[in-house]
Amino acid sequence: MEKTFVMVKPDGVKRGLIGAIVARFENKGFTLVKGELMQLSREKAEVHYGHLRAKPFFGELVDFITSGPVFAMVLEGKDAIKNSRLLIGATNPSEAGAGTIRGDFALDVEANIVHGSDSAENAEIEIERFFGKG
Ligand code: RTP
Repeated sequence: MEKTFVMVKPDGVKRGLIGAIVARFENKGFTLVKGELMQLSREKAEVHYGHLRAKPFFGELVDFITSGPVFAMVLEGKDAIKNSRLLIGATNPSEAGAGTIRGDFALDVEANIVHGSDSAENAEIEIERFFGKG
């Protein structure tokens, strides 16, 4: 069994979609191992999106992700990273298929409702970033 890090972004929390999103993962077969509503600091957000620092939308992205609480989760399941990314759908909701979370719940490339780790290495780093060691 593999673990991954997923978070409902501030747009999903504000729209009252935490339960619906957690249900999508549980329906697929994932187990919710940890879950916590938290407010990201700008510092943590800038580290989390460090790979996008050079992008023109970086400042706006940090403003967005710190605009309200996120619901951070650790999910466990078979091939959790690959399967959670499939369930989440393409980064741009306009390109995400029906049946995926972004395809069904979002319209905007930035406010795309959910984040999921994209590799085993990043999952480990992100779980520690949001929940600490151990
Ligand atoms: P995430 O990290 O949130 O799961 O998203 P991802 O891997 O699918 O996409 P990534 O390229 O890492 O982008 C991270 C987040 O940045 C926002 N974004 N905005 N304005 C834009 O063109 C743009 N492009 C990306 C999205 O919120 C994306 O999820």
